[in-house]
Amino acid sequence: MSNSIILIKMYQEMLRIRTVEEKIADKYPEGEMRCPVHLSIGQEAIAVGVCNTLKVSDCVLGNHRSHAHYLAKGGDLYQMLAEIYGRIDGCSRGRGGSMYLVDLQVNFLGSVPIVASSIPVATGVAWAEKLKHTGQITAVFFGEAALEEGVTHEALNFAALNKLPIIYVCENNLYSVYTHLKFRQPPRSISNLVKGYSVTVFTGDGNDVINVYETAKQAVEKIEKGEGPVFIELATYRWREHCGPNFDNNIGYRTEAEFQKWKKTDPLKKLRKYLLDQKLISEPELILMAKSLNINIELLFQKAKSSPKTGELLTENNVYAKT
Ligand SMILES: Cc1ncc(C[n+]2csc(CCOP(=O)(O)OP(=O)(O)O)c2C)c(N)n1
Repeated sequence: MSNSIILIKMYQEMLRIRTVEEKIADKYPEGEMRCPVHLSIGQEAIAVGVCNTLKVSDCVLGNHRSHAHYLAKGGDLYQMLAEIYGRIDGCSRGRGGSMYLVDLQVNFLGSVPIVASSIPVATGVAWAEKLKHTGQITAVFFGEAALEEGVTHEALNFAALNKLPIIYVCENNLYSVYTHLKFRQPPRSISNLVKGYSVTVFTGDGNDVINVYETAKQAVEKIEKGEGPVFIELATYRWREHCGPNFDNNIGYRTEAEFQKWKKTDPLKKLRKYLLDQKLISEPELILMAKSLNINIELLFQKAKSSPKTGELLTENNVYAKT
């Protein structure tokens, strides 16, 4: 794929994710989405940059904030929306909600709300692929708070020891709910800590999709040479509240000024400017792209909202151990 095609593709994917999540935020107060939603608005470049270096056969796992990971890997949008609306057509049959995304057609193996819990699972997947000699790579996305969980350290140790084909993607957005990193971890870099496990570490600008893509490409090349796991720490910032549709810069744990500073590094604006400056796309083409995405996404929201709800019977049918 030529450079300009991949850049336009990545822009379109980031815009699609942003449009979907802004619509979730707009419609959430209607009270029809009966699950918590963790939006990744502002962080889209990480999911899109990494997933564009992977093949469909490669596996991806996410966390509680995984709409972007799921969509960037090619997960079905209608099934994601139906899941959030609690409908039978949802990717988890409407029984999980926003944090339980899965699409096995594209090897998005799952997202899980317990912090760091998908890291050992992804490590196990990578181990299985290595034992089977499939050549497949696994990538797992998580926030920097995952470094405060024991399983992450066990997994990194195991992956290094066994030279597993896995990319650990750490989205460092500085906050775990309302608490800044400096109140949760000692003053040393996460990257230096991980280097101590003999894992290759790359760092990058998580709001620059070209930087993310190039960094992830280097990781894939290393893994393909059999050099073992790569940990990528990417700096970014979540724009909305930890969980829910609102902005929360007024409640005191972070400042409006800090948010505005990060907003200037909006990954979409950055790539949009680059595409226009390089004359890879024109303003009218960008407007058309946004309009057609908006129409298609709106139709899928309406379809999901009017599809059958998950009933009690279905819940009963999927209980494996009954008294
Ligand atoms: C083991 C565990 N502890 C606490 C929580 C509650 N919790 C949910 S999300 C979250 C913050 C996680 O921050 P981070 O992993 O950095 O991701 P971010 O939300 O910033 O994307 C916490 C503490 C949880 N889900 N699991």
